[in-house]
Amino acid sequence: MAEATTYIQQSNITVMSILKKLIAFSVVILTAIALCIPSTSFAQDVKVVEMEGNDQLKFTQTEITAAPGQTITVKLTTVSRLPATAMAHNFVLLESTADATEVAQASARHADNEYIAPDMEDQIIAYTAMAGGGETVEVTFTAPETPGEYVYLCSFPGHFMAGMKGILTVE
Ligand SMILES: [Cu+2]
Repeated sequence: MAEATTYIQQSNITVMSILKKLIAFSVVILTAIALCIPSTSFAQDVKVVEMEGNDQLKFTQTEITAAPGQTITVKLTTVSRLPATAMAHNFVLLESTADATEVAQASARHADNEYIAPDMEDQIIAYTAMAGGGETVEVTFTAPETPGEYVYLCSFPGHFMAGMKGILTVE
């Protein structure tokens, strides 16, 4: 019995030492991979953000982070079985100085202009067309150079008030 116990203990020690070697090896490999990717190159690449707008009046992505001046493409897909006149979404990114409620309320009156108030365009950095159920719209723009938080919203009537918004953080 004593011999058997010793054997089990030894084999446990062997398994543990193999595991430790495997973990150490993984760390070395992961570090090597991380070192091969220059982090500065990310800031120059186009950042593609894909999100959905749904019947719960929410964007599936409510936070975007970007570097100053980074090129960003936002692709927004509306997931809904309702007609576009009843349910459509867009992505409207505002200047940091903009009054989001003011822009949303004014834009809600401009169904003829994709729900964008023409006299509010100086408060808007970028916006997409409206996407009805099953449709995808996109816009490519340059992130502001000034670090900070920039609100984006959906300007379909009532959606921003219901909480259809998010924050682009430039840092
Ligand atoms: Cu919406």
